[in-house]
Amino acid sequence: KNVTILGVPMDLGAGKRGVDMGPSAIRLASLVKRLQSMGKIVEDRGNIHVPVGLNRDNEAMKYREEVLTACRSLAEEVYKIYQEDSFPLILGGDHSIAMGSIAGLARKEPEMGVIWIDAHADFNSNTTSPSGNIHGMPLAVSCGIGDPEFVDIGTPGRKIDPKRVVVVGARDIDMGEVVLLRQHGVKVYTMEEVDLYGIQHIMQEAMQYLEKNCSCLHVSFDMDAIDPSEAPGTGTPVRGGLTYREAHFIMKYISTYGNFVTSLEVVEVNPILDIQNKTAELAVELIESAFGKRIMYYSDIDELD
Ligand code: DIR
Ligand code: MN
Ligand code: MN
Ligand code: MN
Repeated sequence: KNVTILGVPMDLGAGKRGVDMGPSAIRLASLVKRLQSMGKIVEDRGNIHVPVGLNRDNEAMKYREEVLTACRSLAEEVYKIYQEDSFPLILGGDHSIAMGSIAGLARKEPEMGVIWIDAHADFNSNTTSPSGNIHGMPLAVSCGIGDPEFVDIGTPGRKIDPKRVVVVGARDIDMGEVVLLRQHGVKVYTMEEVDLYGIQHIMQEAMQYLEKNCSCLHVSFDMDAIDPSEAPGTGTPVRGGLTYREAHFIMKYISTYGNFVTSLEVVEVNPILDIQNKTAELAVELIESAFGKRIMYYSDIDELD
């Protein structure tokens, strides 16, 4: 499958500014060139239009109108890429963009699953959110919980069955989120489970569960899932995250599921908070792993698939 890149330069869902430069930072880390040298056919479609944030006044959902508009256009663009039978690779931006990605994907694949790799669960509703930052809400919205206008992005109603969602790497979940996650039966592997069973066991269990219950899989990777020592360029860092190797293992393990995986988004790269674009560089490495990059493989000496 060909890969189509789409950037979403938005920071309005986050509490700190600057994550709107994420797509530039990731491109600067040679994303296209590196995927091409893996033998991939890549098209960079540029960025979608994101309105300037002028209306912060809604305290329960900051920049509500702007985020809604951006997510609606993203849903449309992602659906188009999917219709062309290409693999959408979406670059954030803050994590609120996932509402748009998932809305676009689910329009074609209503039984899709989502693996959400994140320090947070992003399962707040507009009434439970302690911050009013919309990037803490996209997974709940995609499961049909929260502001109805957001739930109805692209097509009316919820986009994914919460039973088709797995969260990996969480270590900072608000009380209201815990209630909602339990109520809706979302599978959550926190860092405590990573400590107890190891990332390999968890990924085996998670992917087996998703493959059994879903038609295809969207991978939503929040860079703050990784420990801040490796990924300092993100707005809401939380100690005790995934190691460098664990993060790569997750992506490589997902890549072994081949055509079951139909889309990927990497979000919350904030170059303003970063050290020498380290987090964007890591993001590109992880994208390579997600597309199956192996240490003992070069496309020049091995056949292309
Ligand atoms: C917190 C932080 N749960 C909130 N969420 C973040 O604001 O809702 N998500 N940082 O990525
Ligand atoms: Mn997130
Ligand atoms: Mn997060
Ligand atoms: Mn558990």
